Amino acid sequence: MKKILIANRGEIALRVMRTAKKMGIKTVAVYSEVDRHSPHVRFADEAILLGPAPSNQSYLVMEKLIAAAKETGAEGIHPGYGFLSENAVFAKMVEDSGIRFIGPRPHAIRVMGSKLAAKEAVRDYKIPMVPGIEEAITDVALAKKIAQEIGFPILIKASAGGGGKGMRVVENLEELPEQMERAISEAVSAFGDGSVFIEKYVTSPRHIEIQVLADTHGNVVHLFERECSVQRRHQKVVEEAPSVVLTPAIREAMGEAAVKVAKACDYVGAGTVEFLLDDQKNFYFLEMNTRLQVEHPVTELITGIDLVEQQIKIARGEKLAFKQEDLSITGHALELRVYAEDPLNNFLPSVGNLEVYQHPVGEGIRVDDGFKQGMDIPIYYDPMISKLITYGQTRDAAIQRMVEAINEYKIEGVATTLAFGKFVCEHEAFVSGNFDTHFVKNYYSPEKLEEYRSEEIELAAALGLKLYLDNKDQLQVPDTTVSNWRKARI
Ligand code: MV4
Repeated sequence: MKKILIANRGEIALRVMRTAKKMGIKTVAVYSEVDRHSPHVRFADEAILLGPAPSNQSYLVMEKLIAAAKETGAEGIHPGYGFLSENAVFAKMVEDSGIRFIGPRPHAIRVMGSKLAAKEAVRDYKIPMVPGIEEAITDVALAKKIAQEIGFPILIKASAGGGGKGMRVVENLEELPEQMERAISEAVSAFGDGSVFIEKYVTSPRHIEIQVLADTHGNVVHLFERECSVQRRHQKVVEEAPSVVLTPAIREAMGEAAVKVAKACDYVGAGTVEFLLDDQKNFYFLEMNTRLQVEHPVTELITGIDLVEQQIKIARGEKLAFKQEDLSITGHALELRVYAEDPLNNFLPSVGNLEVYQHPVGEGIRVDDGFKQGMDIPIYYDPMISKLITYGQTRDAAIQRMVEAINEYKIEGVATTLAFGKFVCEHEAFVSGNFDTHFVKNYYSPEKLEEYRSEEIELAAALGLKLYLDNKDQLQVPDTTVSNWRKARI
């Protein structure tokens, strides 16, 4: 592959192009009318206009993307994340056009896109799963019977759902009929597929996912875990690797389970197997994400492996150059997603002009972004401005670096989640590692953030005063009342 097209925008398009350039591969950007002057367009060797800003007229139009690849002679298409990255129809269309899809085969995308199909695919592999059923259910009487066997609370999930969409917690038998009816009608309208199933509700889980890499020769390895428990309404806030709670034994068991999940669907490329970890440290397979994830950099930092480079090599048909025993974890990495949203106003998107934009630089700091100072943040896409990633020998060092990096990040013109990120990183529950997926709900409110910020200001003022008092004897205050000329005369 001498040239690839990146079917995406923003930070991830740039991220993929950087590795392509490093590998001597030419890059083709695609863009919508509002993204004409975006860094991903400037960075690429060539760029093709797709159409108007709305995604369904630009980044989601399969025919236009394939035509752009043909026109430029691109031999591969990297889908990034979001948009068409987990669309089996697109992966198939790319393959059928004689272009390499830099990702898994359509079969794996299709199987993992359906939770029930995924459960069925892994059935013979002894993967731990939450107690529940493996078929779609419509009969309320049967649902009641199953719920009583499993025990309340239960969770009704849409098979076609993902990222928390189409889930309903049911606390008791009385609520069940109504909740089930709602879950089904929601699933029909949101996904065009009313299949729902029942699981035991794990009340305070941690979200732990395992990165896998699989080549086309049957080799599969895992690159350890990322913990993504700090999230707000299924939008991840802080991700880290490794997780504070995993013991080497649990890590190994989860890694082995993830490799089996990948094998169960003939996976090829980079993928992520999602698990829940309960308070007894039992883990359960939830679903597999068949794309490069937003939070992949933390894995790159602790393993030293460029995941995009691996994706491209795998797509070229190369064998993995390392075995499981060659891989190890060094240090600790954190990622904070910086959004153009107002944490003091219910995280309302705050689009506008990036009047001031200066990101931190330094050892142990990586910023993956797709904007420059002076640019507008368009309303049409995800409001993520950047990913601030820090690395240290220990978790405490990585947290310390994160807090310092947030302090050095200068963004004006739009509200951002930077202060919220700092609140999280300095919170006792986060620092101690004693948290679960309810972190934000349990500990965050706009009032708490205001209180935290005013405490910070007071602390800074007190520190300034102390420095002054401690050093005032040595401080030389120039005497401005008498000029040196006058003194010289005296
Ligand atoms: C669960 C669960 C509790 N019990 N399944 C949410 C996203 C989707 N991938 C699965 N999710 C959950 N499934 C059972 N049986 C709790 C969640 C969940 C969650 C999972 C990971 C990270 C954040 C979450 C927030 C709320 C609920």
